[in-house]
Amino acid sequence: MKSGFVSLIGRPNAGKSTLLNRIVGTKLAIVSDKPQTTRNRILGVKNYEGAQVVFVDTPGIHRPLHRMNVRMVDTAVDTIREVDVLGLVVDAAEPPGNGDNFVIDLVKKANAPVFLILNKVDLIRKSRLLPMIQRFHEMGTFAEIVPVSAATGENVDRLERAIVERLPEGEPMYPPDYLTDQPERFFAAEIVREKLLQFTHAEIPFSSAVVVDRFEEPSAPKEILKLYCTILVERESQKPIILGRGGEMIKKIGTAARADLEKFFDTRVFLDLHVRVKSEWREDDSVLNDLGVK
Ligand SMILES: Nc1nc2c(ncn2[C@@H]2O[C@H](COP(=O)(O)OP(=O)(O)O)[C@@H](O)[C@H]2O)c(=O)[nH]1
Ligand SMILES: [Mg+2]
Repeated sequence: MKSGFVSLIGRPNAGKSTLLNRIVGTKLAIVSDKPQTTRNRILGVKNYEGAQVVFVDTPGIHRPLHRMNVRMVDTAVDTIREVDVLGLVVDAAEPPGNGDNFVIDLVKKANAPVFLILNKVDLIRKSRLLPMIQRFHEMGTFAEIVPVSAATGENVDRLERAIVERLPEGEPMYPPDYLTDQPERFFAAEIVREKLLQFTHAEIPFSSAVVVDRFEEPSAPKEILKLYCTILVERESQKPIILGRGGEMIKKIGTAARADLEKFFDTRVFLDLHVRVKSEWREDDSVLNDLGVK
C-alpha cells in the first residue's frame, strides 16, 4: 500500500478548489471567480487500487491585509513542510507575475517533490503550452510538470497517477468511506457563502462571512434539516446591499443556497438567513476561531 498527503497550493483563483472537487468527485470546496474564496484548509480523501491519497486544498497565497488573511496564508504555507507531495497550481491562462515568483520561491524550501500543475489549459492554445512547460522545466524546481484542466477534467487522471507513484509506502490513514474532516456545519456555511460570493460584488465578498447559529438535524428520515445562519458584514452600509430592494437579494441568495444544501445533505432544508454588522470582524481572533480560519 501507498499513502500520503498532497497539498494543493498556489495563487488565489488558480483553480485549487476546482481541482480538489474534480479529483474527489464531490464538491467539498466552494469555488468562485473572486480571489480568496477559500479560507480554510479542506481535506479530501481518495482511495485508489493500492493507495490512499489525502488531498489538502488551501487558501491562495497573497499579500495579507487583515489578520484573517495572515491566518489564511499561514494555513497554506504550513502545509509545505507537512506533505508528501506538493502540488503547485498555476493558472496557465494568466501572464506570470511577481506573486508567482513569490510562491515558487516558497516551494523551493519543500522537502517533498513539487508538482507544477498548469491548470486551465482549456483556455489556451496548445502552441502556447510547450514553451511554458519548457520555461518551468528550466527552473529545475519541479519533479513533474502536468498540464490539466480542472474544469473539464482533461489530464487529471494522469496527474493523479503521477502523484500516487511518488507517495511513500504506508497504510491508509483513514477508513475507506472517509471523505473529509470538516463538520457538516462548515459545509452548510460555505454553501451559503458561495451564493453570497456569486451574487455580490466589490468589497462584499471579502468582508462577509457566514456563521451557522443553529443546525437542527432532521428528527426522522424525510424530515426537514433546519439551518439558521448569520451573514456577517463589516459596515452598516453593506447590510442593505445584501438584503437588496425589498429583501430581493437575500431571498435570491437563500433560494440558491437552499437548492445546493438540499443536494449536499440529500434532504429537504429550511434556511433562515440574518445579516449582522460586526465591524472589523476580520481582525477579531474569536470570530476567526469560530469560523475555523486557523
Ligand atoms: N476555464 C477554466 N476555469 C477554471 C479551471 N479551474 C478553475 N477555473 C475557474 O477559476 C476560478 C477560480 O477557481 P477556484 O477553484 O475557486 O480557484 P482557487 O482560488 O485556486 O481555489 C473559478 O471561476 C473557476 O470556475 C479550469 O481548468 N478551466
Ligand atoms: Mg479555493
